[in-house]
Amino acid sequence: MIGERMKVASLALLLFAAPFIGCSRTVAPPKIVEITGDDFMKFSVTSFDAKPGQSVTVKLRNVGELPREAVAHNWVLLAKEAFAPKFVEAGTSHPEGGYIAFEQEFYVLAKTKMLGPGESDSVTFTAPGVPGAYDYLCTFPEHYAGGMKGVMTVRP
Ligand SMILES: [Cu+2]
Repeated sequence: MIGERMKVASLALLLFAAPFIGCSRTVAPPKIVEITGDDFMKFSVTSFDAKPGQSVTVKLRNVGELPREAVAHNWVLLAKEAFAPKFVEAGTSHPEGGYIAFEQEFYVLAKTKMLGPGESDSVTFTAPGVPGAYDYLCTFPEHYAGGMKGVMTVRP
């Protein structure tokens, strides 16, 4: 009987204390970044900041009018270890994978769908805990070379 009460009491204490245990710094509130892509192979946002561990939602909209066979866009966030030009090059022969090569998938931290004109998609992810610059880009052929890229900077 007493044991049961102790169990309930310690559970209540744990629930109360849980948010404070191991949490010397507070996690930043969720962030929403709205980005558009156009027929000129440009993102409307080419840099933004995030806090380590912050929940980030990127909403991408293709505001262009050209048919998706000619111009489509996605938003792909890469790990720090990735080398963007090589990543993009490897993907050009993989339209079935959104122009992302299967063997390069592990570099992808977050991505949206490939979008035709007027389409939108969003992706929510947790910003990496390691501060630094993280490249993002569109994998549609020639778009990275045309300047469709940006940087998410993680700073504490
Ligand atoms: Cu694009």
